[in-house]
Amino acid sequence: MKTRAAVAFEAGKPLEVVELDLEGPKAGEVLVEVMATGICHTDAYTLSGKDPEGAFPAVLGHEGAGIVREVGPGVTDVAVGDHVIPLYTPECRTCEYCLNPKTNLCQRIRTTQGQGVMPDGTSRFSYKGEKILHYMGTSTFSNFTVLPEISLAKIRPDAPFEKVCYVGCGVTTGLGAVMFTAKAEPNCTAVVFGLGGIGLNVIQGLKLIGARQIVGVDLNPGKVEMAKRFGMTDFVNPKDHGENLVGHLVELTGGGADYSFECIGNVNVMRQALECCHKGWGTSVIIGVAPAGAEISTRPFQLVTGRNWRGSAFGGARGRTDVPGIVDMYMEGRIDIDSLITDVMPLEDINKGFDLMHEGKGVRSVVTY
Ligand code: NAD
Ligand code: AHE
Ligand code: ZN
Repeated sequence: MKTRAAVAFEAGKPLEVVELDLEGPKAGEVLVEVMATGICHTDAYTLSGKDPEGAFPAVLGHEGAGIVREVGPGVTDVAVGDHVIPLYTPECRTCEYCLNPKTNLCQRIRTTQGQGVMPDGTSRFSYKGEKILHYMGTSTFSNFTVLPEISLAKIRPDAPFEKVCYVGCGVTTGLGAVMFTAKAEPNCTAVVFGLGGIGLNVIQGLKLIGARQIVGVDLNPGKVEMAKRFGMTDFVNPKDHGENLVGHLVELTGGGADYSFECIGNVNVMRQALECCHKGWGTSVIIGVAPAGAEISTRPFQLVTGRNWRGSAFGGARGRTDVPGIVDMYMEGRIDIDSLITDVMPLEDINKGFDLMHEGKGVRSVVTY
């Protein structure tokens, strides 16, 4: 079949909307009509050429929602007509990782997914006879996409696609980092670095679990109003504190934060995030994705004296199990997604969504098909 898609032909170049050829689903695979997709900073990171796994030409996009249109042989867990959210962290429920409650990082198809191909090693996308790669196992910047069955969370049919697509990455990553990775307790203090599409959902999660202090840190004062609306109690602009940012945050939180979250992808900030944590017990969670070759550093004494450094992918969520519940939270009015979707555009304008992100305007752009 044919599908309209925004293709990343080369690193650092705008996406091009073209008509691709798409092969139907093979055994264990599913054809999904993508109804809406968010644009996450990770898409921009890969497009920039800084992602060691970024291979081109590819169909990027990993924050989608859609409808199952066809299932391949042997598919049992979803059916034609089901509403689904594609999962870049699949959940096979049988691999060593899925069977270990300490991780959500299902490894069943991780190798081929990172190579931009389906589990059988081939791509379903092509353009003028040339292979086009998949991305993160999802490729939601295509109107139709093929995914393994284990990479789909079935969601309720009354959830609006143009809102719950955001659950496919940003919402789950932010809420999950608080609830599943940090397991933050009521009455805790926290510092959130980066008040973008991820950081605001971390704040939303902290408010939900009853944090008593939520400090937001961002270079862009334009982010303050939204962050306050979501529960930020104090704002700190690093530009106002120079070399003393960490000292200021430790003082502001009465000796250091119980939890901090790095939602930027900057290794210098990751160090600050660890070092503003409370001696003896503070935990810092790295969410941001740093470029290839970047490394984190700190004095080991920071860890010897009881601070903890953690990382979180997809908020520690197990997609098929946890995503339907997060969609329910939205549908029941317990979390706000609508305010965070600040721009909606057709596929033809997808590059404008990337421009808005780079200009620091809005929070999340969503493409509707
Ligand atoms: P975004 O562009 O919406 O937000 C980034 C924010 O950081 C912006 O508000 C920006 O002003 C701020 N910022 C930039 N540099 C700063 C600095 N030095 N100090 C303070 N603030 C600064 O991006 P996003 O979509 O929220 O993604 C954030 C990061 O999270 C990216 O690195 C993305 O790749 C990563 N991410 C990780 C996961 C995961 O599972 N681990 C999931 C989604 C996104
Ligand atoms: N390919 C990148 C890694 C990017 C990365 O860390 N991705 C996160 C999700 S970001 C979503 O916006 C993730 O899930 N990581 C776990 C994994 O297995 O990729 C690189 O730098 O190599
Ligand atoms: Zn993402």
